[in-house]
Amino acid sequence: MQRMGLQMTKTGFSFRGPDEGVHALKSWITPEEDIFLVTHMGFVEVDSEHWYLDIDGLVGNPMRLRLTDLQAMPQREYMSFHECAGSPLAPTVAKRRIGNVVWKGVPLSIILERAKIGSDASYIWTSGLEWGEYAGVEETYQKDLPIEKALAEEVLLALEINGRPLSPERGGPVRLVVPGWYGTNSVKWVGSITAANRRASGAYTTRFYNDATPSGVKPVWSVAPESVIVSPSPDDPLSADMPTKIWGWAWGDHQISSVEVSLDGGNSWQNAILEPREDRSWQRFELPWIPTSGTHLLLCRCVDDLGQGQPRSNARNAMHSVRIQIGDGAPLASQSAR
Ligand SMILES: Nc1nc2c(c(=O)[nH]1)N[C@H]1C(S)=C(S)[C@@H](COP(=O)(O)O)O[C@H]1N2
Ligand SMILES: [Mo]
Repeated sequence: MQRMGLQMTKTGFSFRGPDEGVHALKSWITPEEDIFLVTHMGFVEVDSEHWYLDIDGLVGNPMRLRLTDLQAMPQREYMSFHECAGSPLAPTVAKRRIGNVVWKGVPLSIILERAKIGSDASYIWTSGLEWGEYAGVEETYQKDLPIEKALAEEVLLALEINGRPLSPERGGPVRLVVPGWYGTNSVKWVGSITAANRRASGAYTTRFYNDATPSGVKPVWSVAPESVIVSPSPDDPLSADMPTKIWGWAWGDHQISSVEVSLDGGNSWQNAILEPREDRSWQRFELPWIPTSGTHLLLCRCVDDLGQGQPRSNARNAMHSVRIQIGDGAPLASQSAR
């Protein structure tokens, strides 16, 4: 399975993200260095001349595309939040690995059309080029999408992020991006696309990223509504009676229709001002605040167009909170010693 011109660097699971967590995410478009990085089995480096993508399975016209073929095809840009679902070994822990970026690439639908996808195809499987071990399983990184999502206009074989070619760590030269769905579905270093009539049977679509719910197993696909307080952070020098604002981001596969903020640990809630989204971007919310001295537990929660909200705890989209301590007059020096 090893390909020419391909090597793995830094094998094993790896995560990188900003030290200050969500409080670092102050800009509308997240700069590349502040976007989290995740890989299960290691990073891949593959040189452009040797890179290719095979399209096979239930298609009338199986194809092998080189990088130059993809570069010559029609491309589009799409703005989207990008969120990791968190550890598949702890699916109810909120990790808040999030950013907002502009992807550019070839719509997957164009490639599936050229490959003459069969009417019997109901799932599209995609695999990364790497191999290795994660949580005791040795496998390639294979994911699947139901055909309706695979054909949606926003699903791209991306060549660029924020106007720059994808770096090897980001999944370059080409990765799948599935806007609106959790990051796990956006296969990096994509090497093959297979049309099939059933879900993929590998570990990453069965054992991992498949939530157990009372009504059966639910794949980790569409992103549930979520919101975070970017500012203030516990370290901000706030003073009693000095007007400030509480602001942050809200996002989900479906547009967010309202955000509420609590200043008292969830006893009472106030409506924040909320901006609309572009494509599947995150949405800014804001609430003016004149803090009083003492300790304040700030929380936010949102609701989407379908009326779905956020649980208080025990979910990957559980409500975010920030504890703020404000002294009389001057900010407390002990604030950073949490
Ligand atoms: N080939 C491959 N693709 C992958 C992964 C992986 O381990 N291998 N991890 C997935 C997960 S869980 C996430 S959250 C995103 C992370 O993308 P990023 O590192 O560009 O932020 O890539 C996804 N695509
Ligand atoms: Mo992830």
